[in-house]
Amino acid sequence: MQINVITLFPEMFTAITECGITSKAAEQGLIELNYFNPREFTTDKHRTVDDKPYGGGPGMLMKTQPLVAAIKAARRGLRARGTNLEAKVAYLSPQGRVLDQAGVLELASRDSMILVCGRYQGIDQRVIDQEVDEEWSVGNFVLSGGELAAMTLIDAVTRLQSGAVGDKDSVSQDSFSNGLLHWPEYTKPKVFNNQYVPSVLLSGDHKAIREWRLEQSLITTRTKRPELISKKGLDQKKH
Ligand code: 4G0
Repeated sequence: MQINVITLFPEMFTAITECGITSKAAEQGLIELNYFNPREFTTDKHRTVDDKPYGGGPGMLMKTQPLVAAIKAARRGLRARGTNLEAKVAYLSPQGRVLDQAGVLELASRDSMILVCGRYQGIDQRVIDQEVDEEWSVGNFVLSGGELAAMTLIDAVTRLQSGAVGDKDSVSQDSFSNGLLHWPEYTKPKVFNNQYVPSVLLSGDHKAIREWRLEQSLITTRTKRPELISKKGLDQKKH
């Protein structure tokens, strides 16, 4: 998957390109990241990337011209490479569709995307109307920029690229892949501060372990995130 990021801070993305599973995936070519920095598309001496909002008020917006030039360059780059011409431009913002594992699955199946990271108070509405195809949010809170939201999205879609996660069962057994939370896990020692590992996990009875884990998943989900159960319709007996 080719991921093109519009950002004033490409250095931030070393957090995913230099650490862990996402860095391995980048090395293996499962994801390819390209950056388009609006600052490189400025035309004034001071390389200005922010601008005042019409109507006044606190805060700044991203300057329109360098931002649009960067988005267009990303689109051109895609065309030149003959890759997916239909790469959607996705804007990370608190107003977007809230990302969940189903959304991650949708995004992970694409072969390219363009992610726009806003800074300050965001971007001019006309740039959204003209250049942005979809808006995504990683949760109902505000960040200082879209970069951490973009990295969150990239990390989540990367783990779904085939070969990115060592054991493919660990992806299919993730929380949310069946709409439920994960069961509790235990490792050594068998007794930790007087608490024992549940005996079924030491029994070697694989069917019993499977049943126990499903039951624990249901209990954990009902206790911590009951709304996930109603979403799945497991709370209603079907006749
Ligand atoms: C657009 C995404 C972008 C508008 C980006 C801020 C949170 C998320 C930004 C704003 C972001 C998220 C109106 C403050 C950059 N913060 N929840 N910050 N406003 O995905």
